[in-house]
Amino acid sequence: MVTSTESRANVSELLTDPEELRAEVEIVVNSTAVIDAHTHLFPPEFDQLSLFGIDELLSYHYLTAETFRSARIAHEQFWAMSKRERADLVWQTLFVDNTPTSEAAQGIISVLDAFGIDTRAADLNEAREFFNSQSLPDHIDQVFDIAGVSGVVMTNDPLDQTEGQIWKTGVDADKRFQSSLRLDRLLNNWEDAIRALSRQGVFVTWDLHAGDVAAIRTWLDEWIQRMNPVYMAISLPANFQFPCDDARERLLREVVMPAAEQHGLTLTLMVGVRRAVNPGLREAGDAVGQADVTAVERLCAQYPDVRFLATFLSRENQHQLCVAARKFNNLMPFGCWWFLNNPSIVSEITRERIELLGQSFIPQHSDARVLEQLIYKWKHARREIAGALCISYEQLLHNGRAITREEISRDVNRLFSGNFNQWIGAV
Ligand code: FIX
Ligand code: ZN
Repeated sequence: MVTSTESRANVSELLTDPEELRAEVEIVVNSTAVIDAHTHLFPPEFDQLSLFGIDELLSYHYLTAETFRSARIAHEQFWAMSKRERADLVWQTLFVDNTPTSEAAQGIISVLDAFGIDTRAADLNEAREFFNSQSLPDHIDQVFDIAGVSGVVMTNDPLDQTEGQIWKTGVDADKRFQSSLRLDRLLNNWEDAIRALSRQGVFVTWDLHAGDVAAIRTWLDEWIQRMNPVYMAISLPANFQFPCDDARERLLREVVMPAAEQHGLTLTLMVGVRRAVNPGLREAGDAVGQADVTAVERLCAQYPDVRFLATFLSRENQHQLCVAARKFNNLMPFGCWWFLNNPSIVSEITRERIELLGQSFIPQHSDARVLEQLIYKWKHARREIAGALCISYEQLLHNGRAITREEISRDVNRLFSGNFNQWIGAV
């Protein structure tokens, strides 16, 4: 029974004016720290893998693809240029000869604006001077602060020779950079995996005999020990099926899922990528395909004790992913991945998720590859997440229930870090 005193106190805190409600949502969304569930960032301890600055920002493969649409240059000619020369061409093409209206180009503008750098400059002199003068540890602090990011999850590949060497030195990385163990090279091309495993002294055969399975599990346990990942992850093609009679499925069933169960590790599935559709674009050459969400449903059903994070690359898969998450409470949709990370689509997906899942989802990850991308990816995402929450809260008010600032804060904390921490077992 709510006493009159309690109800009076609640009444004074209730946000009954739509303008005031929207203002409070903006304040809470813009001031609540986020854990970035999937990035390709590395701290300075990973040497050349830790990317920052304007030449790296303009070398982002999203901008590479867009530059080829407006610059008259052959792939070979572009790749023969230095990174600095390519950055100059991208700037001239997308920011001087044309208006930077694409999301990836707008992102560069947001980053330069955050540091007070001329966004209409004819060249990159001022930007290069600024970024080259930064001390990376201080710069990381500043970028995390501006972006409102408390921590990021890296993408760590135990079969990558450069990265593997760094891990084997016993790297003691910045604790804001948590590791994830990426399984693409083990699971998505068995012939390549056999070669890569042999480089680490793990010799297996094409037929995947019992001894091979045991050797790969031992190898995986050693890397889980070394990396201490918050989850294991794999990107999967648009034609991914489960069950399926192939090496990937056997490795999933006989190695990865038992390891996830034993270590209590979440498995992150990123579904719907079609790799190297245009190899001449290199990292920019991947595309999207509509995938089969029922394959993920069957994984969730078969492994009810494993928690799954899932993101699909196709816009057409988003509604079905929400429905699948309503059926399986070990499935957590996350992020508006890659080609979906555009304001118009982030808004649509976030509204759909709120309507079908309440606050039981993770609205965004940045997929940042270059440090300063955190600034724009989270600025632009927060704008759309706040907009979707405002619409939902205003509908609630119209339907007869006002909310308080504390309730907005509770919801946003759950979306920005609570769901993730619960899913990786941090709470
Ligand atoms: O598989 C992935 O982690 C993808 O995010 C990348 O392959 C992709 O290049 C990317 O960075 C998209 O944002
Ligand atoms: Zn990624």
